[in-house]
Amino acid sequence: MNPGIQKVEAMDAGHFIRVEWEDGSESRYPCVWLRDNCQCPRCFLRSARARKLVFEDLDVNIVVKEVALADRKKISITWPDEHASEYEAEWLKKRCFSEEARAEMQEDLFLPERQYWGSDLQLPKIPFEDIMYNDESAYKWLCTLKKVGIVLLTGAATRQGELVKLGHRIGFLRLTFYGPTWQVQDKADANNVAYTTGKLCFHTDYPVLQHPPGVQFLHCIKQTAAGGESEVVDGFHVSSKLKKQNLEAYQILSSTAVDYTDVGVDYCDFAVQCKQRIIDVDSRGQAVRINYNNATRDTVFDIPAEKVRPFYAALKEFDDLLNSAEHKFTYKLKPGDIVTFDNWRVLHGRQSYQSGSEVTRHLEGAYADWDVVMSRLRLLRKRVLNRD
Ligand code: OGA
Ligand code: NM2
Ligand code: ZN
Ligand code: ZN
Repeated sequence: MNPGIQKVEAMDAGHFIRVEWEDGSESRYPCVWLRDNCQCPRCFLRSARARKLVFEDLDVNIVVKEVALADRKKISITWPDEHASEYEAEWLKKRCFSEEARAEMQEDLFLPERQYWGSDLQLPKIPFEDIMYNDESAYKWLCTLKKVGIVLLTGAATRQGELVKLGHRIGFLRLTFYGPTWQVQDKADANNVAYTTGKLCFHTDYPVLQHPPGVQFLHCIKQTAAGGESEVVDGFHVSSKLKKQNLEAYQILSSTAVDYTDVGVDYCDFAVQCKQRIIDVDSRGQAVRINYNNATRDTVFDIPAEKVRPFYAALKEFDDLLNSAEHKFTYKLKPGDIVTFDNWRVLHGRQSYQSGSEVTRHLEGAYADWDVVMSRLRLLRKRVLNRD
């Protein structure tokens, strides 16, 4: 169980509160933060679990007037204007400002753990029925999707509409210019290279959107006899390899803004333009999103001429690593399979197949945002593990 509080006192002329826990550890809380997060009905709207206190009313130099241990599970503070606040031990413990406590909370909220893979991938598989009707299976599905980046759902019906059901299971799908769901098949006057029988080299979908879809679903309704195999590669794993192998190439790809374009008609008419770094990194230099689709990379390229060839050389090195036998995993979708993957991390492709007068291969596709998927994961976790 969580420890109770042994002792509480003001420090630093009332700018900090120091809490001593029963297990001997201690936490320090800045008073401005405590005042800002007063949980009383005047400061906090319980029904929305949101702050009512307006920033204008917050004194950033506030100090405590009085602090007391109500019981071992609660502290109370009186502020200079006589406003009274109470904070529960468990609530405070979770919000401790120590580096370890913050790291633990962030892990709990965002599940940042990654399992890198290459050609040795053991493609995780779960029956579609299970994730639709069983919360534990659905939780397992989303945890694996987050950690590994790809999960195959098996045994779905071989008709359109299954992805709409999957969308309802998580919340809702992401609408794009290609429609709420979209049909990957050979089309006359294709408005996208995906809608041909041609080979698709490794790509992430839709880097032309400022916020590319986080998760992609591809449901195999019909599969061609020869060709049409799928390929996937772990973009974060390959990025880390590139960083070690050729730091300059990595720096070029993680700093150069590449122009993307997509113009046409589908769900409605569109003329989309965007600039994206092929390897998007966070403030610590860790890859957080791959934005790479060679088909929609614009002919317009907004960099000085002398930087162009070094950019191509860097991209060639990355592309070679993506395609190396060590890194890529090949498989063939069967009718009833739904591949679900992290479109910010996993690059996917397909081998070409024969065109003909009839449609021999048909996938239905859809997108979801990571916000929606992670939201469902947290709610399932709460229900499955019976906690909050
Ligand atoms: C796509 C795509 C893969 C396939 O439609 O973007 O990558 O197997 N399709 O057809
Ligand atoms: N489709 C498959 O970036 C892209 O053009 C991805 C999108 C047509 C919906 C392809
Ligand atoms: Zn209050
Ligand atoms: Zn694609």
